[in-house]
Amino acid sequence: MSNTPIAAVLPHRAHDLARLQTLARNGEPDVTITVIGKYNHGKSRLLNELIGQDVFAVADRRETVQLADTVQRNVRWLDAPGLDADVGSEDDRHAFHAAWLESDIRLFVHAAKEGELDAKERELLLELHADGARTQRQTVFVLTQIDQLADDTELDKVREAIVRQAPGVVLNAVSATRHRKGVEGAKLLMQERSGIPALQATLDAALGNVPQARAHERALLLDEIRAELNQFRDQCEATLASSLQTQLDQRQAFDSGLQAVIEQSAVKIETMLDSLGEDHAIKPDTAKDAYALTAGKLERAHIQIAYSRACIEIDGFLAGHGVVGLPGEQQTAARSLNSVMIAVLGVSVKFRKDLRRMFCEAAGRTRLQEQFTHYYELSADRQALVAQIEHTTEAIAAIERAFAALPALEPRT
Ligand SMILES: Nc1nc2c(ncn2[C@@H]2O[C@H](COP(=O)(O)OP(=O)(O)O)[C@@H](O)[C@H]2O)c(=O)[nH]1
Ligand SMILES: [Mg+2]
Repeated sequence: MSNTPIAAVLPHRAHDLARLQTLARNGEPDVTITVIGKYNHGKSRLLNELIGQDVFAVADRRETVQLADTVQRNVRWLDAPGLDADVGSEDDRHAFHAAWLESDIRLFVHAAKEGELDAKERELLLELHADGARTQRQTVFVLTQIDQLADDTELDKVREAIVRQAPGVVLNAVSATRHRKGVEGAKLLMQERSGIPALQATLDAALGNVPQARAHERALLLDEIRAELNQFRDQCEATLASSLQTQLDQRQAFDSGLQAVIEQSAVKIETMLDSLGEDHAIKPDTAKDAYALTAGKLERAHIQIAYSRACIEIDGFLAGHGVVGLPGEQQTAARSLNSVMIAVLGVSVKFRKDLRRMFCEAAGRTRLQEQFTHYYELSADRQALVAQIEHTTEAIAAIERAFAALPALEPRT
């Protein structure tokens, strides 16, 4: 369906989209009248009287379980099941479908002998009226089976009770049996008194309003959906812009901060190395030196301390930026080796030339900068930010696809 890209972005609009699909459907007739109400209140029989043919099944039991329709006088008449089926049942779904997705005019049917509306009927009627105020779809209240009441006083009592429940409601009182007798016996007065001709006149007027009501409903739904898409796109674009800015700001702070830490360490190491005289570290110890403090051992200790200090400073800086370990796929079984420091700098440094190469030469410092930045970008927070940016970018693409699907629902001009 062409509205799928829109439903993907605005799932809560599924019903409105389905309704728009109905409104966009080309073909004759383009008006649907449906009945809505409880079982056995005379819905099917009312439709038969209005059409003038016994098209729909009439019964004392639950007859209409599927939707049934017929086209007469350029109108699609839709018979729906009763509403007092178990909540959430198949019947209820059909009735819902008919009332909310298919119909332009709803005949709200209530049998006079039942007296006032029950809670479910009342709630539904108010919902239909509220929907009418929004979409201009019309609901016509039909009080059926009035021949079942003793007299007009009874009828007035029922009318008053219902108007109290739904102030302002206009009741069309009818009797299908009376109408049928009147037609079969060619008794005009009886036909008149059945209320069916008056209801037909009401329906004709309602039918006249349908084209304008449809245009209104279609424009309303499209405007609301377009506005929602626009708002959603604005939100996503603002989120994306701010995430990209955060990504850039964080990276700049990291780059300059790291550079400063490496440079400080380089200065300290250089100062330390310059203060050392002859290079003893390269002189291997002999067996007799095993327990003695040799110049070589002392020098290696100096170098190791300078190196450790640099490590601690860089490590502290990295931790402050969320770089707390190697990414999962790079980790080894030996947990102590899973540090970014070891991955970049190695386990230990014994010789002056190693330290000089790492910290005191530009190429060494560049390598450190690059390597640490690499691990910074792989850290959890940075990766989460990347994922969030991808997610928002995809959301914007989905919104664009939804916009592209809108014209299929718009009226052809
Ligand atoms: N006395 C009387 N019975 C009616 C009238 N309309 C329908 N009925 C009867 O009420 C029962 C249910 O009618 P039906 O149209 O099948 O009701 P639905 O379930 O709402 O479609 C049937 O036995 C009908 O003959 C009416 O105007 N007067
Ligand atoms: Mg029926």
